[in-house]
Amino acid sequence: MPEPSFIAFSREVREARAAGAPLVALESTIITHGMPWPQNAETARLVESDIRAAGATPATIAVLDGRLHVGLEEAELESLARAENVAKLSRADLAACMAQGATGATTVAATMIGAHLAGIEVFATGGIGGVHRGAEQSFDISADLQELARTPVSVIAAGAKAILDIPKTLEVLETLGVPVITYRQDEFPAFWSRSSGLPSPLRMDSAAEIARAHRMRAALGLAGGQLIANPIPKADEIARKELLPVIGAALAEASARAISAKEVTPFLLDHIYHATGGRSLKANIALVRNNARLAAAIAGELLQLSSNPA
Ligand code: PSU
Ligand code: MN
Repeated sequence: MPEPSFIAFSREVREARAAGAPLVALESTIITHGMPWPQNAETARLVESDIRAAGATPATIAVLDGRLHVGLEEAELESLARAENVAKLSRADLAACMAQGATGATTVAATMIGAHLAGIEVFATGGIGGVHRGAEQSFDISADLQELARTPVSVIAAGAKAILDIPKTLEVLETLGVPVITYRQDEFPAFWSRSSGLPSPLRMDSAAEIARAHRMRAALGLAGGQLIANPIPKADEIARKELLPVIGAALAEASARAISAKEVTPFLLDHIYHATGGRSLKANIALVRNNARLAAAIAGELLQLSSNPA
């Protein structure tokens, strides 16, 4: 397959593509904006090795000096993790950043675009962006939701954070026609907690079923991907009733300081990290690793379906 000069594959991803091996995409905003140094680099490496251990190849996506990298070499990952003031790229910013020869980290939306360009159908992350609380005033609704409606990638996340308005996030996903499938429980999970108090629109109990649903959407000519909500493991969760006051305080602080737009999510995450004495970060690392393992299993099942179509 000829590849455009604006895409750069890592050695490992190039080999996996040549061998037809399963690939799992990973985002880079979680590295630059979602976690502090050095845990960001450590987590990125752990998640990559979890995917390898589960039989797939990791492809961390980022824009480096104007090229869309699909898979990062160790030194590239390290320098991105150490960098400060890296741009946060969503659908709206991706092409501009590349045209300017700049460097940026990809959000869920931009990572889905990169994954799809590279023929990768499965992407593991922590949490997706969604409808922010107070969106009726601010109109702050993440472009991640629109992307799920148009780009055919299954995104494995631990649900949506309670820093968002979860009922409105689920409403918008329904309006956009995005399947929201919770893995092995009836309730939609809320990132650090297994519980959100809201039922999940759909539930599936195996990676094979999720892979079949992914293929069925394509067969029906339906655009877009799937949101797979994978609850954080019980041993790692922080109970909802413990988190709600912390989230309330973080939101109040953000509003007092007039934090807006792209800064909102990183600000809240950092506030909650300090308020929980670092426990939120520990939970975050555990849930991303858990999502990586499920994503690798789904990528394996998709490959099976391609070689033995039903
Ligand atoms: N949620 C997290 N960690 C993150 C993000 C969300 O727990 O790092 C990042 C993801 O990259 C997501 C983005 O796509 O924030 C959403 O930002 P916005 O709300 O500005 O679209
Ligand atoms: Mn936003």
